[in-house]
Amino acid sequence: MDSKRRGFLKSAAMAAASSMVLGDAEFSLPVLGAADPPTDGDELTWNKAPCRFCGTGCHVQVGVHDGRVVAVAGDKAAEVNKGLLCVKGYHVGGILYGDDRLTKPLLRKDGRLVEIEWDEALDIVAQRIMAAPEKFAFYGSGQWTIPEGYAAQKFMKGGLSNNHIDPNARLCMASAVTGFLATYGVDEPAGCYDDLDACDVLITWGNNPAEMHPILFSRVTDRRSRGENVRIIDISTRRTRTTDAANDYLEMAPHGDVAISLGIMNQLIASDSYDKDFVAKHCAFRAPESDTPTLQGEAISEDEFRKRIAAYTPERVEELSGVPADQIRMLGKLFGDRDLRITSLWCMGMNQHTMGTAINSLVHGVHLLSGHFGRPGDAPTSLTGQPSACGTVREVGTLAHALPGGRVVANPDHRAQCEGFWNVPAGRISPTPGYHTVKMFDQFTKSADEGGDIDTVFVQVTNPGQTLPNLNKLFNDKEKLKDKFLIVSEVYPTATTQLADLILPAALWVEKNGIFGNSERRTQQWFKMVDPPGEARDDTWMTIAIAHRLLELGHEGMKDKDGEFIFAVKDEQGEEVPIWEFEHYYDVNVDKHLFEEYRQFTTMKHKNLAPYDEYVKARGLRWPVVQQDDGSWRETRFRFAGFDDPFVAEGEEFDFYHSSSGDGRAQVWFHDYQPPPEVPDDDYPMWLCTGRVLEHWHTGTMTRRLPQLNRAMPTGYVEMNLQDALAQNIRQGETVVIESRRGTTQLPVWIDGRGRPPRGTVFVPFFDETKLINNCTLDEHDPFSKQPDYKKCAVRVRKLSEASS
Ligand SMILES: Nc1nc2c(c(=O)[nH]1)N[C@H]1C(S)=C(S)[C@@H](COP(=O)(O)OP(=O)(O)OC[C@H]3O[C@@H](n4cnc5c(=O)[nH]c(N)nc54)[C@H](O)[C@@H]3O)O[C@H]1N2
Ligand SMILES: Nc1nc2c(c(=O)[nH]1)N[C@H]1C(S)=C(S)[C@@H](COP(=O)(O)OP(=O)(O)OC[C@H]3O[C@@H](n4cnc5c(=O)[nH]c(N)nc54)[C@H](O)[C@@H]3O)O[C@H]1N2
Ligand code: SF4
Ligand SMILES: [Mo]
Repeated sequence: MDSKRRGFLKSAAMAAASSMVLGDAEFSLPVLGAADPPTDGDELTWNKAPCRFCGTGCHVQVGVHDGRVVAVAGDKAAEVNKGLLCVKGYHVGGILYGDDRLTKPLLRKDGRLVEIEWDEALDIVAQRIMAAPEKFAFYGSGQWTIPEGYAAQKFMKGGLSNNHIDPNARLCMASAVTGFLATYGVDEPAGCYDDLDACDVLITWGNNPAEMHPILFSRVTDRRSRGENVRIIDISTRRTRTTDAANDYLEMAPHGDVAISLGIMNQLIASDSYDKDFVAKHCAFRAPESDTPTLQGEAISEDEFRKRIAAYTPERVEELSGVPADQIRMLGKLFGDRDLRITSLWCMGMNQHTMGTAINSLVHGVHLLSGHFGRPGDAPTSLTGQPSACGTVREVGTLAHALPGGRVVANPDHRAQCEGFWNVPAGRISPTPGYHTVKMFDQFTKSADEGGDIDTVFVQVTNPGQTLPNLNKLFNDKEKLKDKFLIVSEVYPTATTQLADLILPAALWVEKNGIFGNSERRTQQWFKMVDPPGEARDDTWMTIAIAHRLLELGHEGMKDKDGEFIFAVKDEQGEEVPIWEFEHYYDVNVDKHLFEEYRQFTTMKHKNLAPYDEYVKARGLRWPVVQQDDGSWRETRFRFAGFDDPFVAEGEEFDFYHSSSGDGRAQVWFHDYQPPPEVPDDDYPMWLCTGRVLEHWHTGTMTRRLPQLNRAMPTGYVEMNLQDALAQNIRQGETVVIESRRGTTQLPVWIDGRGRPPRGTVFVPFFDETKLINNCTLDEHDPFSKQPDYKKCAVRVRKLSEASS
């Protein structure tokens, strides 16, 4: 491996030890550079799996000995990471072995959690649902495997006729989805990671890939270390490790991204340097309707677009964003240069935004208008955070309004198609979208008298008690409402299990079969390698077992048109395998069965997937995957581009074949700048931004149980600017109180630490469950995506000694 690249990873991976030994096993492997494909020895069996953590989707090789995961190595055969891993990846095996894994179902009786048998647990869930199926909601995850999400989706929409299913990805990817739909009429990026190998300029729009997608980011820094010239421009509200690697740092005010993108388009038009040919052939212009704006918007002429964009001069953009006018001109010039290849990356800064749909559309628009689209290295690329936010949520459609294969519940034809695939009676799927996440928990934590019409929530693979915004409004009230019932499938005790009425112990990662879909449309499969501890079981199994219990109780929805169980799996003799009994769950490969059923949906929006067995052989394949004349399966790197996309007709340069204007064109949107929903004032004078750090995964439930990572980043903190700290006489490490209109929390101060916020702003990561920053955050959300804004609200910071009680 290139020694400089290794150096980068080393420094990025503050916590990496020189070898990794899991638990009390005796094996140790080199951590950095562990890239040679391991071979099975007498003692170790190796198998591939995607990393459990981020949407980058690196592959690891997992070494198993005596029924335990004892070693993890980077997978050299994987295109995404070529043998490299970040510090979380190298330690991923250890997440299975925290001391306090949940191993038995637990029921709350008189305030105490007592162990019960699975049989009783399933009965309780089934009885709760039978009593009021329409008051039941399923809260899932972008960390669900594809079969887990598909089973939950079918159970709810195809079984219970209930659309109250939504995932944590609502808090994460929803605005990216609406941005894609508004622009291309179909979700998910056109480009892929290969763009990072080909771009001349990389722009990060308020994301911090050096910490959040470290291996992906190292693809670019690696090119530099080989002497290639890649210019990195970091547009952000605070300095981060990504800024450290950037050539230019443009510091913007919160929401400044909207003004900046408008400013770039203004410059492209004003200097007449936009790509007239590309626009004339492949684009149309669009804006929100003036009365009731919809995601569809209305067509506007190019002249109208020019007129509106004229208002966003560099000087006006400077006022709105804080970025100097000459820097806006610099960006305009850059995009005006067709000889360069420009890739944009973004993530939560643009999605957790009350103008999330708008800013996603605008950045796509910058690329379309300038023609920086569809050549390797020229791409507007929205990154996903979770390992299967794309695969499970966006593709399987586990959202309250969606169905698999890009279908939506509100469309009668789509419902009929899905009912057909599921072989369920016509009319089974309800036409009314269910509650999105914020609404679901609002309804759950309101009493029935106040109209709270959700009384039971089943949570799988997510930790809403720590990650929902405005916890005092959306979660904590559950404690007072005795008739509400919270079921949580988990691997460890969490902030959510603290209020759970029933806890179901879950199998984790390679303790079960799985399939994830990463940020670049890559579908990745793995097999179960070790048994889960105690009575922990697969999430898919839980869903199927609950469905079967309902069938036994006589719920008609659990049968298809022919009277068969909706999850029936037959063996070769045509006998139904009792997969609802855990002893028989692995008699067949349920994942494969569900995947093959789901695969039928994927051709409807040109997101074709290959058969399961193709993924067994590969380190993931990027959809659309189509079969060639010789029978082999071919993946697609660049969508909509004639040279690579199998669905663009021979000889065509581009075709946006799901165009919302129905003419093969992508939409270039105009949106006016709007200010954030809450801004600092005399009472709450500081901006609060929240987010993440390299070492921890979200709520820290897994990474805080890894001593190496926990030692490297042991506590939550608030980043402060030195001048702000001096002005308030706050010292390094001192505990302060952060207060917003919604709640408070206490945190130690880190002045000009790893991230350096400008004056008047603070940043808090949300991994520490003892210091819940979501007591303070805002549940205000984008009107189309319903995704809340965790990136900006107004707070005050006070010394502990001065804070009034
Ligand atoms: N180590 C680690 N990696 C992870 C995760 C993890 O928990 N730990 N989680 C994964 C997941 S699910 C996700 S979603 C990603 C998140 O990945 P990122 O989005 O890269 O990270 P965050 O820390 O959430 O975002 C913080 C940044 O938001 C920016 N921001 C604030 N306000 C604005 C604004 O108005 N506009 C714009 N454009 N930017 C703004 C700030 O510049 C700030 O640095 O990370 C993934 N990767
Ligand atoms: N303040 C603030 N809040 C945020 C964000 C932010 O930027 N700022 N970002 C939002 C975003 S983008 C995201 S993606 C969410 C993430 O929010 P969450 O999904 O709530 O956070 P995680 O810690 O990933 O929760 C996953 C849980 O599943 C458990 N688990 C792991 N594997 C399994 C399994 O196989 N089965 C089961 N049943 N459980 C399992 C883990 O122990 C963990 O508790 O947070 C959101 N909240
Ligand atoms: S970059 Fe993401 S997928 Fe890759 S090893 Fe790190 S956490 Fe895992
Ligand atoms: Mo996320």
